[in-house]
Amino acid sequence: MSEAPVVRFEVEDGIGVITVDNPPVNALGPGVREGIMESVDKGNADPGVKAMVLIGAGRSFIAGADIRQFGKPRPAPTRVSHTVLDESAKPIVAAIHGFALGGGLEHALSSHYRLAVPGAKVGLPEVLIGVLPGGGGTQRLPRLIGPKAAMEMIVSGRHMPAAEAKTLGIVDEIVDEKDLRGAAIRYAKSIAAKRPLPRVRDRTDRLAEAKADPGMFEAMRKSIARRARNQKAPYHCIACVEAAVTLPFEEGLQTERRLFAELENSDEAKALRYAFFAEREVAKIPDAPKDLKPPQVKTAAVVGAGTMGGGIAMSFADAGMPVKLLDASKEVLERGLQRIHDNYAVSVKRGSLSQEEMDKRLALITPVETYEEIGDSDAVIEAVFEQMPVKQEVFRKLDEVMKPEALLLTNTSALDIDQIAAVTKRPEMVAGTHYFVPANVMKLFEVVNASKTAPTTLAAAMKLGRDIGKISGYAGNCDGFLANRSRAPFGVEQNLMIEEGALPEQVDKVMVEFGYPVGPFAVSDMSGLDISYDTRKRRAAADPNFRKLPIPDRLVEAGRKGLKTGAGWYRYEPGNRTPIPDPEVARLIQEVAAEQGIKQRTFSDEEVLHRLLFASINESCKILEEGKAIRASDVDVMWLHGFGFPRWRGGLMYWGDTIGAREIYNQVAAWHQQYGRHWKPSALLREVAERDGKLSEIKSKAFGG
Ligand code: T1G
Repeated sequence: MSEAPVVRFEVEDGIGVITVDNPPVNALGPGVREGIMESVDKGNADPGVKAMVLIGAGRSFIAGADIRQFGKPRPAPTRVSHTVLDESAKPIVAAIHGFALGGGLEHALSSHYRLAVPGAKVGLPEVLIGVLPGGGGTQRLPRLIGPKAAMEMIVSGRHMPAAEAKTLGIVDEIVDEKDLRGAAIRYAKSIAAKRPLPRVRDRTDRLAEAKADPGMFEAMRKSIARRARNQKAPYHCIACVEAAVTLPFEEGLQTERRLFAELENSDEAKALRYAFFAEREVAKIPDAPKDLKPPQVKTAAVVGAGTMGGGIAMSFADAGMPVKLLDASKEVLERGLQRIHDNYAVSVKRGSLSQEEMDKRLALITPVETYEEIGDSDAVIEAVFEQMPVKQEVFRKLDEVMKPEALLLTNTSALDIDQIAAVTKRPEMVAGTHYFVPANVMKLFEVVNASKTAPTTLAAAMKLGRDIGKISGYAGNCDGFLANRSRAPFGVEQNLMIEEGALPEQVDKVMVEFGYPVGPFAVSDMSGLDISYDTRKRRAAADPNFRKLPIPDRLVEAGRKGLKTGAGWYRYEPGNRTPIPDPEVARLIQEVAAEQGIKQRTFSDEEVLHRLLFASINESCKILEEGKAIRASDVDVMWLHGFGFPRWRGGLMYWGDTIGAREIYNQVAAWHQQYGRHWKPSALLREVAERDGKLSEIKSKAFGG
């Protein structure tokens, strides 16, 4: 942190300008609140100052409290900055650009007027890190925009665009992007003499809304019940807004302070803070040359118009990037385009997309039938059938037609990228960019570094993911890369426990209670058991040691392919997606176990949970050991954004720390004795266990750990 003051106070034309300058996002770190309060004092004491402006330096207004300070002891403040702003004798105008989030928006709400540039975003996203707006936001926002709209904003934590904030009344005026400071000073002069000052805390007119609809709080609680399961913060947010309606302002503030204190050091908040910083860390590749300037990808192409290819093309169009979709078969291309069209139409029907936006995105997708037509694209992603010879044939063609600086990327989910790159004369331009299903929805973008991938290509692929709104994570080239490889043992244990006597409904109950929206067997039924059946058949043909899974094989061979056939691990009533336990499956499981000579037994819920997650923790340690991952928190980001791991638990490795590396190692070692080599403990897990270290803090030695 630079020694320059984090808050500056300058007087310009009779207006006191308070500038917060605490890069990178002007968070309310040490000295910022104090600096703001001292500046307001100076302004009020200076007869030459008629009004004040609060503004952020650099790319943003204030992005909230400094999250790194949470959980740390701090002296009880003698004065509170948002009250000092509120009670200022002279008017204060908040001038917003970039982000006004959390404590940042609360300082703006405590000011008397708010201006914003068109590109600004405002919000109270505290619930996303397991807390609530603790700077008066839950008491002031309902007074300004009404309790319903305020509750929606606070419980969702969403970032609201300036135009919508203006419509709602959060922002008084939208001003020109290029001259925010000037516009704010002019505005401050125009209102300097106006009295009384419009203090948000004094407003009550919008609170009447709740009198007309007293059931709104209970209705909100009901509406979030499914997604806020096991979490406290969303409910405390609702309670605070309710207090704004039922209590005088100061008492409402006390309720807010009390409930905030309850949440700040909760396990939920700590885990969500961990996830916040892990999602920032995952973007960084430690040994990348500092002066690396990855080329900007402005145009893309996708080879293969199947389900994956179509979703990938949508991910580019959704980010406003023109994309060419290539498929040699006219029929497949048309079917692919129709699928894209239908996907967008569903979003329009749901109201999450306007018809105009749909048309704009479709216009960005150009179907082509020849390789020559994609040669000028900055990046091409291959998404054809998951077979090596097929992929190699595509890369031979790409090597012929693509411009020299183009990124040659493959969406393979497991194949060896070195073998794919080897058929080109430019393996340094080849990398993996592994999407998750559905590609236009899932945020995870696994970037696979092959042995000849150039650092620039790697950096450009990581940046490409971020530019299209994905979370890019690094993985080394190995079977299943980071995400699928770390998840595979979970899948194996899932099936082995069934052979040993557990039932799908027990395993699913355990994982739903753990926090997953749906259990793994119900998920398999949704994606279709025949997909993984075909993969198993292919892999068994290529590798005699490949572990067969007789029970799911038997289900598919009995025509039980999942939801689409009305039966899989569960049975389904026609037109109903609710999984119903089926005694026929229990009978089939016992039959196969008997044939295999496997003695069946009962399982405790805890054993089910530990078998699934310890297996993946052990494998993740092996991946880190081999240098195929940079840090353990990357594993967690991939599980949060690739496999729906419950966010309020932080991630797989972070959850492992709630058990402890030593207990996990001891259990893995015991299962190794009992079940054999697939439970062979990772040496790194053993090392961390011996020093009682934290799994979530592991950094791979290959990356300086
Ligand atoms: N505190 C500390 N560091 C922060 C920070 C924060 N609030 N926000 C960002 N950073 C760091 C981040 O770790 C990264 O660091 C760098 O800034 C750039 O961030 C009392 C209790 C503003 C939308 O929840 O959502 O106020 O990795 O990569 O993609 O009621 O950052 O470079 O070292 O994310 O352009 C409420 C959190 C706090 C907003 C910008 N505020 N931040 O996104 O950049 S609680 C938030 C964001 C609160 C009060 C309460 C995003 C962003 P590094 P970035 P970005």
